[in-house]
Amino acid sequence: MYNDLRHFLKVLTGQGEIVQVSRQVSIVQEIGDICRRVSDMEGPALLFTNLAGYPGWSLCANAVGTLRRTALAIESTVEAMVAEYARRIEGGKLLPSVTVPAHAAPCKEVILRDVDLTKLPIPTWHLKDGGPYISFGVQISKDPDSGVPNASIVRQMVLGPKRLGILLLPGKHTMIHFEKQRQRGRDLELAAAIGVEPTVTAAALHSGSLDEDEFAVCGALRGQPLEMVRCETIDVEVPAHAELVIEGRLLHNETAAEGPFGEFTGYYTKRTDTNPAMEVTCITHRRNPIFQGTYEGKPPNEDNIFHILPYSASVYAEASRLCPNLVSFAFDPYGSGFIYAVAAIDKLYPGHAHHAMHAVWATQSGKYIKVLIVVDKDINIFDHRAVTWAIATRFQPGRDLVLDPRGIGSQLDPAAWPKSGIGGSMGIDATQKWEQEGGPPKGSEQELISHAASPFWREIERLGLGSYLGVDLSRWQGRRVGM
Ligand SMILES: Cc1cc2nc3c(=O)[nH]c(=O)nc-3n(C[C@H](O)[C@H](O)[C@H](O)COP(=O)(O)O)c2cc1C
Ligand SMILES: [Mn+2]
Repeated sequence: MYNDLRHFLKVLTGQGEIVQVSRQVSIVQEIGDICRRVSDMEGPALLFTNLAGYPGWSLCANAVGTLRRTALAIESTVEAMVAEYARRIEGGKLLPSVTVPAHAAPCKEVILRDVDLTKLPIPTWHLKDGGPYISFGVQISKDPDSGVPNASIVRQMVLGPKRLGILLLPGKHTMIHFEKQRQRGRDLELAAAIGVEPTVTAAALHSGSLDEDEFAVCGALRGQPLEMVRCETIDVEVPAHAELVIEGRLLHNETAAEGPFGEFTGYYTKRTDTNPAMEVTCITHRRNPIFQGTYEGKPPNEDNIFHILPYSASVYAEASRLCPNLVSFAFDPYGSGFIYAVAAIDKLYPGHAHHAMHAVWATQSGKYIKVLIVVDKDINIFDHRAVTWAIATRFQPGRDLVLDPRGIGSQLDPAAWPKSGIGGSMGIDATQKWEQEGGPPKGSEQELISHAASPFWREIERLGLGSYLGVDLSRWQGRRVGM
């Protein structure tokens, strides 16, 4: 369990997973460009400590930008993290937050009532972005009827010293809160917490119901309640250990511009002018604050990799109730979010792989999956080499392809029918077929392995292959594609 972002960064330091950049960099496109290149390498977390024009500030990006660091976010392993996330919150075993007084909240170390967003190191990430963007802010508001808080990650564009544009897609809980207030002629109080420990971010991406408190989800993930503190100018509570908090209101009687912005699909979304406008009322931050951002764009990148954990966990939990022996499930981190996924089953009956597909497509977060691959449990779903091998050797298009040419599609899928909400889905059953399923008699990969060299293998297992060969293989140990 991590106390705050600094604690997590310290753990990353201990594991050689972060690089501190003391060379001076510009927040205008230079950090974005560096992040793009480091993302392509699936490289380290980055802590920039010398931001041109912003003395005293640091900027962290790519903190959870690989599967390995994503697993570290909940102190698990890549293979186990999805099921582990689901297990910690299953059956609504949530742990509500606790409120601490302002003097015990590091996010209040500096309180700025004279607000000026241009004094914060908010990067302009891509060439054609409409302005600087807060890309990893946790947006917090309360349901005007029930008082239940909501957390989500929603991007915000700087429009002026006190003004932000915000992209709230229909159906998002913050949007529902805002609509309720707007209809009553009232503003929605909203705070953005920036620079938080990774379970807060993971919980903000949790796809739950409107009455589910994401901070209680966070508590369950951490195994300890999250400490929260009341804002200065609005009746909203925020994580007490956040690096930076921006307080304000979404105005009921104004709209604002948002975009263009380089999206997680690798394409720009256009500027729109009908989004809510946020008026900022107060800024508080820690001493020596760390601004946290994430680079959005074509995979691989942090946004596409990290969010698969909470999204996959919700599909895994829901589909497991519909279909037995679902061993693992994950959205593919290179598949631009919700579009491409792999599941593994421990086959119980003929047709089980098809059952698993329909169970996954029946879930709330799995309904947009366009390409769904089902493999046997001997395949590590995060290892593309193994998945490719399974498709190559266990799948026949004429027998094992499930095709729904027209169905629900996401507006965010760049290949979908324009603006129709119509898409399609394809399932690839790459499990070994039983004879009843028209497959060849069951063979086994194990049968290929000769045990002639067993004494040597035992020796190698005892010493590790590196010591046995007298070379340093530690860099390659346990390494797989995508890790
Ligand atoms: C980096 C990042 C940026 C995101 N930006 C937005 C956004 O601008 N607008 C939006 O509606 N959802 C955005 N999302 C998705 C929401 O955070 C996600 O759907 C969340 O679960 C919504 O919370 P809710 O269920 O409480 O509404 C983003 C996700 C990530 C990881
Ligand atoms: Mn919610």
